[in-house]
Amino acid sequence: MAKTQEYPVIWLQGATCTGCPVSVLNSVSPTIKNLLIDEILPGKHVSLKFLATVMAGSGEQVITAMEDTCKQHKGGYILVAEGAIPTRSNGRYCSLGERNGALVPIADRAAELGSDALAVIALGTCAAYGGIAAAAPNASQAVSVPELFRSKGINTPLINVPGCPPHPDWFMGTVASVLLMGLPKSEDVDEFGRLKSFYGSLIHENCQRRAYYDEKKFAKKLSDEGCLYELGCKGPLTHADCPNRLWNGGANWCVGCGGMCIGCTSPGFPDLVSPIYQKAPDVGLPNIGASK
Ligand code: FSX
Ligand code: SF4
Ligand code: SF4
Repeated sequence: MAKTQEYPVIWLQGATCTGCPVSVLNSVSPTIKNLLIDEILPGKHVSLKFLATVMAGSGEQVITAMEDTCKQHKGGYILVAEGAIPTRSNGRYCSLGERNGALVPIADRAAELGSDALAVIALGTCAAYGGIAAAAPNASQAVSVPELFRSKGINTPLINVPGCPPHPDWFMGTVASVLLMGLPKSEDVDEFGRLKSFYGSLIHENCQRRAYYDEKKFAKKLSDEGCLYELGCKGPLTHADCPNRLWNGGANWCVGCGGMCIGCTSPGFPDLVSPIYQKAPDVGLPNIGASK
């Protein structure tokens, strides 16, 4: 039988609410057990070496295991970077472990681990674009992972998987596609570094309330029938496949359960989509703004 190929993964957590791993751990198909214990694809196994949210170990031992993975698999491990990277005061507001008795800023960890990785997945809107952690007034001067890499001249291939949190399929699908077909080609990725297969369409294009929008039947409060645009829905500005994919194992999604799309996959979330419960400015798409 062919030998299983192991892909070591280091999952680094910067300034984050930890919603991203909670979302991924709730993956329905494949399950997180399939990902971590079984072969995610025939002959390919993801070997998660470090993720503070789920690992049993702690302290110096796990930091050493992480550093050893980086050394032993230089150029061959995948770095999952979650959360934004605080840079104020030399990054002292977010750190991981110690070196020579001093805290190691997450900015230094991300730069070191990012330089030697095969590929980096910036998971969640905070990692991909700064997100909530970098929202105004951004007291810790948090930056996204791609911004940190640009400032340090790190050119490791990076794929953004935004969402606050991201859908588990967007993460699992990205990992599986990298293992199956290698790094995405430029035509597979949009201008914001996201795979078009997940982020290629507007929420508004596929929303089940779209007919209401076209008929100008707008909800006046969240429990009303009708399109939620006047209440602040950011579906016309937001790219993701939530209306088709659905969340929680196909149970429902934001608009489907009477909430609205708050634009969580967008670069600039949350500042650019705020105030959340306020009608978005007219954006000049066909039919958008016609209700005035
Ligand atoms: Fe950010 Fe993810 Fe939102 Fe939270 O890790 S994308 S705040 S869901 O947890 O980083
Ligand atoms: Fe759906 Fe929002 Fe578009 Fe209305 S504005 S059709 S609720 S995505
Ligand atoms: Fe995020 Fe909008 Fe999808 Fe909800 S519908 S998960 S807010 S992109």
